[in-house]
Amino acid sequence: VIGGLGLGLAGAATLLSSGRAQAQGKSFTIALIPGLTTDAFYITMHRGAAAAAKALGVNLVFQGAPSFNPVEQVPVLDAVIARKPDALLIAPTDKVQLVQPLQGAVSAGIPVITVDTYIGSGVYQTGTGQADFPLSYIASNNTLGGQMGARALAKELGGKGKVYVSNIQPGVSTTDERTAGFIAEMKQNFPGITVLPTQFNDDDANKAAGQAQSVLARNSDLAGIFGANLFSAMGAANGIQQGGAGGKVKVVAFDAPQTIIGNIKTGLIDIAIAQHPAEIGWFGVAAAYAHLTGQSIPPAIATGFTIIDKQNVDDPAIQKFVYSA
Ligand code: T6T
Repeated sequence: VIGGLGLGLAGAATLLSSGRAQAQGKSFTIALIPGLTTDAFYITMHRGAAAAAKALGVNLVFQGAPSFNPVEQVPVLDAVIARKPDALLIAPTDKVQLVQPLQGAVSAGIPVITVDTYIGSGVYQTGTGQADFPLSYIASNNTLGGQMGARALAKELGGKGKVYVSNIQPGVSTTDERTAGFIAEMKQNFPGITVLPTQFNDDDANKAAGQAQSVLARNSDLAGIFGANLFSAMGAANGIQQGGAGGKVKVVAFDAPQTIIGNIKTGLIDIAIAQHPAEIGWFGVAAAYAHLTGQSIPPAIATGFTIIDKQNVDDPAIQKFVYSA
């Protein structure tokens, strides 16, 4: 009898909860706006987001601009707001210029979570300033990433030599933090390393390649480069190769697309700091869903890194951290 009663209760509970899901009757639409659409980092983030959306029965919209800048991203944002998704995940391409356009989403009743990059200071929900309204910031710890890059490059160079950072443009939260973390770590712990002025490439690998060649032409003793994101690193490595110093100038890359993995195998790039963009996408959708269904969510979620070098590049356990094409 007791067993029968137990089954009966369990059955009733199942009925009740499925009844509730039906009564809600709502399938949520979550929009994901990347920094740009044709970047393996964001393509991989989309893959993680799609996996979570499938698991949760959410409709996921992925819409973005062809290149990384606020001038192209803001019209995409406005178009997405007009579609009235239930929640918005976005990688803002500028800390300042996306604040007002994102307030537009909030005014339209759409909760905002930023992924990868942030607006304002990136510290949200504190009641301070004009840019703390996003519910959560889900990303790598980019200051730490820059410090890791400095340590890796200093180790490759035996603690001495001239290096520089190849970067997108000032105002991008992620690469600003990586560069600051890199420079601070070198200053504090590696007095034998000279950090030359940062080169800004507008997320254009060809520009980054040209800059690498010019820096090399001005400094024949250039010892290393920290490529602060995928296009900066790929471009810098190509420039070094074109300048005839492939393998001689050490390159530490942020991000891990197939090309960079190939360059590690040939020795053109020494180390890649792989972010976990699929994890960012997965937790982004999960956090938005939690919020939409009445749960509280943390104002920040930090995702991981994997360091890839010649020693582990063929290890099967590493392959899941190589970005999707
Ligand atoms: O490094 C990533 C991302 O974290 C950054 O904000 C912009 O560049 C990438 O998308 C790589 O291209």
